[in-house]
Amino acid sequence: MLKPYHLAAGALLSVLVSHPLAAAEEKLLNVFNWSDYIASDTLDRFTAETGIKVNYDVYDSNEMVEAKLMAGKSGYDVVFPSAFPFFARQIQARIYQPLDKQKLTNYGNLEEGVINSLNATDEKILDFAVPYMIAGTGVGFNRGKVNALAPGAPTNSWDLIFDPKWSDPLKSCGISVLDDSGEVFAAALVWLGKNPRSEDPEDFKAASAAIQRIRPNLRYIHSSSYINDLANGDLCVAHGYGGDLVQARDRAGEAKNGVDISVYLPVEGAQVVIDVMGIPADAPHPDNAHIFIDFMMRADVVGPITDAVGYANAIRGTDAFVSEQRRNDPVIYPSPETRAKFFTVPPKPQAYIRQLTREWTRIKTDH
Ligand code: N2P
Repeated sequence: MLKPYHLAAGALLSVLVSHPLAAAEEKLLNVFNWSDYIASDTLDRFTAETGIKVNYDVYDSNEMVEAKLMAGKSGYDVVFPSAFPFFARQIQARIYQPLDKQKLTNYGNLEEGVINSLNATDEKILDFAVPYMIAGTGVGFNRGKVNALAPGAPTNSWDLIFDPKWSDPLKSCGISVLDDSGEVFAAALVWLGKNPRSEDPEDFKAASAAIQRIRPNLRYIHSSSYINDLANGDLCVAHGYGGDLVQARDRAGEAKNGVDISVYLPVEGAQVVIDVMGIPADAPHPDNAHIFIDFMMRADVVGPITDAVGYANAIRGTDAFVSEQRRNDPVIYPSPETRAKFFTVPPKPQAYIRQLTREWTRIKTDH
């Protein structure tokens, strides 16, 4: 049997071998993630297993992460941007460090389909990121209020938001859209029957006009408030990220407040995004970041997160950790027909982004 000093010597030796020169990192990790995008016990489990404490901040838009990382010295070790178009264009700005795959022992757990989607473009996303969750964008609505104010409204379509025939009468009970210009323009384009990836100036004008037409009907433009507002009955139609809408439906159900929220991915097509985990180039704790990303590739870690937040994950074998109710939810695991209509939006040229940002600011402030 080994005596205690043998153990100590062995541990010391392994530290020296794995870090011949560098001092071991302090046991700290700074994470910046989307709000409502993790289970309540995930971080405690990570700390209990690794001894690494986590500072955890949240955001609700890709632009916030981009602004922080572009400014530099954000202090963050792991961030969760959407692969397209954000992460793909951020790689070109060299704000991430390549991943050391040797340190990612659970890499084989990644779903092949997700890997293929990320590999389908030239940006080499997988050199810098590991996929986390997959989110379709859709609509959540208050069934009682919509039935009362807009009887016969097509509760499977973008019409509910963009067609004034339905949007005008629903104005009084509150409509919101995401503060996400790419999402709103893509939804308007697909509602108009156009290609949501279009950069044609005429299509852009038409989408902008469609959004401006219903702008007076919007109670607000925000990317996370709608969860509680829908659940409390303070909002009756929300354009939102699929899992967040599922959480609104859950919260209304738990509150037993008579609010009945339904969620759908519109028949015309819904944008789907893969959110990824990446390590900023100037991260203070890159080793801990790798340990965290590796932890987040385990089925027993990510399955319960899917259960908690209502988003499908990118890891194989999580079914055993996801409730049947979640597994049968077509918002989280959509039918082949819905998936066939999914679209992604690739990175756009700078000139287009500038025009979009300008137009979006005008739409937001002009009401
Ligand atoms: C989590 C929202 C994540 C989906 N609240 C947007 N990428």
